[in-house]
Amino acid sequence: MKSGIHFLLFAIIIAIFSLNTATATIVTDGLVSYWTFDRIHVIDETVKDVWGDNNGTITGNPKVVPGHVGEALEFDGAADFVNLTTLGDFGRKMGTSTFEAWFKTSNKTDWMTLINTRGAECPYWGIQLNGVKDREGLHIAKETILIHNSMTREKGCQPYMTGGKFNIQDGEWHHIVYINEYRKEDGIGGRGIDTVYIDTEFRGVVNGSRRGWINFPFTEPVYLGARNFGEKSEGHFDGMIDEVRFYDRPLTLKEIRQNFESMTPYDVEPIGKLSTLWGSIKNAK
Ligand SMILES: [Ca+2]
Ligand SMILES: [Ca+2]
Repeated sequence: MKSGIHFLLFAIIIAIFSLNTATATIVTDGLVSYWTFDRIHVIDETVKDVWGDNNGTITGNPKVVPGHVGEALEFDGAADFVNLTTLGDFGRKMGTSTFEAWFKTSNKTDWMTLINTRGAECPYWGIQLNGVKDREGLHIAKETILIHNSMTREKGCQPYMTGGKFNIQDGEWHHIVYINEYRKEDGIGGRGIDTVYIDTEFRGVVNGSRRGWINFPFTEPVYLGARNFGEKSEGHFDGMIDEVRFYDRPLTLKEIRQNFESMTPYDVEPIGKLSTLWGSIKNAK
């Protein structure tokens, strides 16, 4: 009888571990903000930050539609975006971080912004599709995805870019992770390493000295789906965006894969499932 119970326990434990592998939940270590865009987290013009305190505000008329995980926001390319705020204390001290999102678009021609951390003023960074706008004007680069990062130093704005043509404007869901890693050196500057992963594949890196550069504090609101140029927004996104997260540290490839595989909407994670099962085992005896 006793060995029977042991076998039962063993079987249940194996089942629990298999279940967790099948529905990998997201990494929460270092998670700062998480906007699910699920229907229950979009209330009028407010999109709830389910992890932190940075509730976003909708401008225009994006729609809540079936997404990659639960629901997503669909942007029509005309005046739609979400203001994610300045991200509070995180925005003020941000230097090393991870941005993550799912997106879906089939627009290969119009300049579109996935995210932009600060209008047109240095310092800022943003992720642009089909082109990028900087102080010299709009550069159209069809079917591309570009990370545009500009930082301030004594002689003014210093922009750099990474990215390329990845064939991802194909009407399917794609996962992007942008890691901005800033390692301080001697207290006066540091080394910046920017890494991009698309659908868990390594897609490029910029690694260089940023001695004497001022890294972004976000003193202006971070825009999702558009770029903030003073009083007006430009480069509006045409497509869907889902499961947007910021972390205060670089995610490892293993963690990127875990988030990529997670299909569990935030509110239905099996919290307390283990204790419930243990409770019923005890009762059965
Ligand atoms: Ca969602
Ligand atoms: Ca619109």
